Amino acid sequence: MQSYPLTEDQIRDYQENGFIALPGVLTPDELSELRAIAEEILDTPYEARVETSRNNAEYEKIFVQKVNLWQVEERIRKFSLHPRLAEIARKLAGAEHIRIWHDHLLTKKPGDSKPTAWHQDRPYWPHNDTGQLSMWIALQDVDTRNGCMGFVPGSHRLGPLDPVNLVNPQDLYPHVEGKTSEDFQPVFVPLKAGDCTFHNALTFHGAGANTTDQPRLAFVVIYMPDGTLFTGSPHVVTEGLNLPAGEPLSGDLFPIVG
Ligand SMILES: O=C(O)CCC(=O)C(=O)O
Repeated sequence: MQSYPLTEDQIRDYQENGFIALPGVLTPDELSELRAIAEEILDTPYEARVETSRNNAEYEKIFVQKVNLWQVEERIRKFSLHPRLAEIARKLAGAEHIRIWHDHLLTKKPGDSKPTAWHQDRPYWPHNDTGQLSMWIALQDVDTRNGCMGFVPGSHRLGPLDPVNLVNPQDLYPHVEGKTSEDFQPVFVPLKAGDCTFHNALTFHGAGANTTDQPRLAFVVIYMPDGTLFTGSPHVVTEGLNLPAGEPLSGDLFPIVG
């Protein structure tokens, strides 16, 4: 495997700001392959545990979400479990080993598109600990016109807040004691196709609406440090698995990838 040339400065930047943009994490061939699969998947029906946004028209204005594709699409598997990408995640997280929590394809369709409200990811997840991180790969060029991601630098140090309802979002900022939205300056991150961002699961992040006439396709893999414990709270990824609360998320459904 050819490693990505991640520098110590980039690792420090990620740890300081809670996010980082990394150019060219996919080769041109990988990008064309993943994009073609993603376009096909967009119109492929799956069971409800994969098609988590189906039958929720308001949610689908924010994005159409297909979760844990690596478990149902052989052609996606190699990207979700990709050792080069997982190695970047492990180094950024400073973890000895990391596992996949889940992947998802997030598509902002053109038309009546809504922004992704400012939120943290970690409050949605049944995990006891922090250190999770998401890799968000742009499958076409993105900027503020079609819903590139924005991040609030350093916000990961504020700790977990209440989860935000993405369809009826409440303002995240007043949840931080003594702060208003004036205190937070988000940074929007345009990317070229095949570039990615990584963000810490506590970093405040969001995206604008897609105002173009083309879909905005993003492929996201979420990693967690080995040893992350399952709290037992409900979540679509763990539903029906009968996992014991208080035990580490492990095994074939949450394999070590780096
Ligand atoms: O793609 C988006 O609009 C938001 C993605 C997001 O919130 C995430 O990957 O955690």
